[in-house]
Amino acid sequence: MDDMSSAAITVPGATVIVPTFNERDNIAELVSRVSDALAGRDIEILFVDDSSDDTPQVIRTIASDAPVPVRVLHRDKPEGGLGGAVVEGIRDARYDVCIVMDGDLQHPPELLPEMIDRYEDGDTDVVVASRYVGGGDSRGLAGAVRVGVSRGATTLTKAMFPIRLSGASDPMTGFFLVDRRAVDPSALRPNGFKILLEILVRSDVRISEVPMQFGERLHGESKASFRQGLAFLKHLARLRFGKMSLFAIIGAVGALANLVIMWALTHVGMEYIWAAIIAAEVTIVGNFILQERYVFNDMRDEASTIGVRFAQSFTFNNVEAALRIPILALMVEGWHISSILAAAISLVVAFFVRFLFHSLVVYAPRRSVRVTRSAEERARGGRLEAEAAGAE
Ligand SMILES: Nc1nc2c(ncn2[C@@H]2O[C@H](COP(=O)(O)OP(=O)(O)O)[C@@H](O)[C@H]2O)c(=O)[nH]1
Ligand SMILES: [Mg+2]
Repeated sequence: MDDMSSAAITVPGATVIVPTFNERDNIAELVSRVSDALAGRDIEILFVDDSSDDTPQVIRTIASDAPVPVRVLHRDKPEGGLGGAVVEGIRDARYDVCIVMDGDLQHPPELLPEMIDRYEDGDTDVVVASRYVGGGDSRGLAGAVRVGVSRGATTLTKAMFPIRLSGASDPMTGFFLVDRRAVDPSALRPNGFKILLEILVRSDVRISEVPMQFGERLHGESKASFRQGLAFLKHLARLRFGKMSLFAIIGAVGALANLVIMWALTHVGMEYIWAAIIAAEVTIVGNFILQERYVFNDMRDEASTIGVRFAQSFTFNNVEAALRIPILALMVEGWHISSILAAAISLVVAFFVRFLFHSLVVYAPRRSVRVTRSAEERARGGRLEAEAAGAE
């Protein structure tokens, strides 16, 4: 990754990177409009393709008599989905100035010259084509729901990075120019989701914007989905707070499940102590599965075996619950706090203790790993810690 810029040709020019997934019917018009818009400039179009249809063949056919160089990089193993594709494009680009745009013509190629001109003013590393500045709009987003979701996600994201994103009204767009020499290579993660957001948050880049009209998709279907939305929230949480926020989210879901189960059981007439015990056990197992999968997934390989991890986690949570229940009883019986409120208070306190125990004990690296890693870590100047602590 470090030799990225030395591999590049240093004449001014730009690579237009287009991630594609089953966009066969849009390629011809895209290539023709991009070529027209950038006629007379030194450019190439690089498709990074994860299609399951014949999009790559279509691209190759069109490339053979296109007025500009057109390349396709088909990935048999589409790691990291859309974000991964963009990262590969940026690494593989012939020029340092990379412009990323969608392949469905929702991003008007006619805006490309303006973006390059803005970059050539020389005071900016990233030019964002924004749906949200004067003259821009997002009417092409199918339906009010998607407009709402998109706006909401943008607002949430900006609220989480108020300083870094102060100059970016549309940090989630897929239409932007970036001079990759200005980007911290670690900002280009192969599994990055919203790659522009990664770049803006993890690198110290100068941002400028041009307004854009977000159009309608020309042919084919959108790949945006509810699952991608969830993946985005997860990604955002990780980018901002690291592990603790994910652990907190899972803890909160678990706590909610705990309360719901307890409410349901007491509702059908079960003694609240028994209801609390059953709710606690169900939640403990559920949380373990979720934290293995989502919170500590990158630490599992270096930690002890899953059996040991489960035993430690299960024991800790049961000791905690065993302590919590007499305290709960004291709060309810002695202080006359409602059983639900008492359970909620005890769950919040328990959360912090639980997070510390899991990150420091359950998922601690095995001794052998620890020795090699500490040597590596010294060499890298404790970069791991900085990353674990969050991005900004
Ligand atoms: N290479 C690659 N491209 C993708 C993938 N998912 C979506 N795309 C492309 O990314 C662009 C935006 O996707 P689209 O489905 O239009 O999302 P929407 O505009 O948010 O509805 C299009 O050019 C898609 O073909 C993927 O997994 N891999
Ligand atoms: Mg689209």
